[in-house]
Amino acid sequence: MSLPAVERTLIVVKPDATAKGHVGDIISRFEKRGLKPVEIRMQTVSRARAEQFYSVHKDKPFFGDLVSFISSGPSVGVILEGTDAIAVVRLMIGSTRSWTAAPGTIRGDFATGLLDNAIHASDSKDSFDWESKTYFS
Ligand code: FUP
Repeated sequence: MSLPAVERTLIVVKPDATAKGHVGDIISRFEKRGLKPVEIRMQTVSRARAEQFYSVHKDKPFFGDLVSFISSGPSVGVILEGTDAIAVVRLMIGSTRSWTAAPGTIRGDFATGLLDNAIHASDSKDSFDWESKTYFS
């Protein structure tokens, strides 16, 4: 049996985890798992960029809070490359509602809330294409 394809995904260490000094620990988990960072950018995203980034959620009641939170301080975007990267990274970050995230997942170990859930990760090839273009443009 051949291995699943090598693919790319995007993670963003959110402002809560960046402020708490977890950037190195979080990127290190991916490297230990064999996922290679191929692009990294730290920035405080503008509201306009945040609205584009999260446009899939634009009709949700939490859209305004989401945009305010992601643009509230520095975040770190990393494009990771590896076997089955999108699914592997989603497993590693844990559930959106971080208080239910399993210990050992990034949210389970570093996150405290719903908006402040430490990390974003693309959930499909289409979201990776859109999100990486938006974060790195
Ligand atoms: P995830 O892909 O795990 O980050 O989760 P979603 O795409 O469902 O949600 C994106 C972000 O919206 C979450 F990180 C937190 C926020 N959110 C809320 O604030 N309220 C909700 O009910 C759902 C998500």
